[in-house]
Amino acid sequence: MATNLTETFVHLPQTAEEQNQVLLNDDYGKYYPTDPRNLNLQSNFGPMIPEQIAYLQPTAKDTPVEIIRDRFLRDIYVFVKALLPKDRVLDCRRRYFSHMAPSSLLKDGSDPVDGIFSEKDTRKFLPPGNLRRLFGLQNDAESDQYLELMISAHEAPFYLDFCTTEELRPFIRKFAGWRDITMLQRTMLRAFVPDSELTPVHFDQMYLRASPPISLTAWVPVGDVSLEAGGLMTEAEFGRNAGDLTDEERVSAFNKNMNDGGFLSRDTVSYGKGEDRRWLITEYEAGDVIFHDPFLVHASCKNKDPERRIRLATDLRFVDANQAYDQRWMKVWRPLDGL
Ligand SMILES: O=C(O)CCC(=O)C(=O)O
Ligand SMILES: [Fe+2]
Repeated sequence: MATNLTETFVHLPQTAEEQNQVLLNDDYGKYYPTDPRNLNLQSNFGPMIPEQIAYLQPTAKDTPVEIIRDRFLRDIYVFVKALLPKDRVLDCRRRYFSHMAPSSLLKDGSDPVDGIFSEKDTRKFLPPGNLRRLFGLQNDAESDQYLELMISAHEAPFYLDFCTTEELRPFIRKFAGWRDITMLQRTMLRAFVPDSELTPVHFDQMYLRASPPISLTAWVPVGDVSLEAGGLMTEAEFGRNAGDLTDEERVSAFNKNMNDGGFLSRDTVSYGKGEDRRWLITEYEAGDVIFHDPFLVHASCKNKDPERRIRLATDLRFVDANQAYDQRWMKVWRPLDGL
């Protein structure tokens, strides 16, 4: 049985058409929008250190599959531009924020698709799990309603429909070489309001504990995410992933994660210290997707979007339907469901 994701990849012979593909609009290795010193990047404990910041490199969706795989083997992620139809992503964003509107998340009179924050106490809008237990508001009707609505969004028709977006599947089939793919039903849809807690440092396998580490995560931003809005940021020390953690770090990660919401650290600055460590950031446009290995260490910056837009994203995980995978993940996520 495969012991890591890339071992499950099947090499399919290239078609003549694929062999003749040329690289168009591919900025891999060239993306450098600005000196990180020009950006307002914030951690939970003050500014990020510009020297720790570099950029995630984009891949054009029609890049030959061999090149995409090489990049994935080296980087542990591939950041695919414009894979999904923009309209479909924005439709999900609009409907999510319409669904959430009764919780006072949005600025009065704003268009739901913009997702402009109401500027209420950010602690009302923490995701369920450890962060909410530690920092959430108690006995607050709006906060309780937020929780209820964000949980029910995971089963709302607009979201389930979004998860079936066709364009993801042929890409994964080609990239991984899997003949049949299954999306794990346990998915997460998360909104991060400006100035609230960031996504702590983690790797997804921590949440899929005791499962074979053979799922491919698709992190899908639901809407544009500006450079300062704290989209997914990944830890890169060439080829570094959680497989390289010390035994002590691994044990500690698993211990902390006996309940949902465990993580490696809330302190992205101190975690990023170390000679070769860098945090890779980028801006995202609706339709972009990052595919990553379950051992990729990642986090986010605080959302400092200049327009006060809420960052919305979903995590979808895929497996080869013809290999054994953990059936515990074939049910809809519920906070504190013990999984
Ligand atoms: O949307 C985010 O900030 C990241 C969420 C994430 O990485 C996860 O749920 O595994
Ligand atoms: Fe993650």
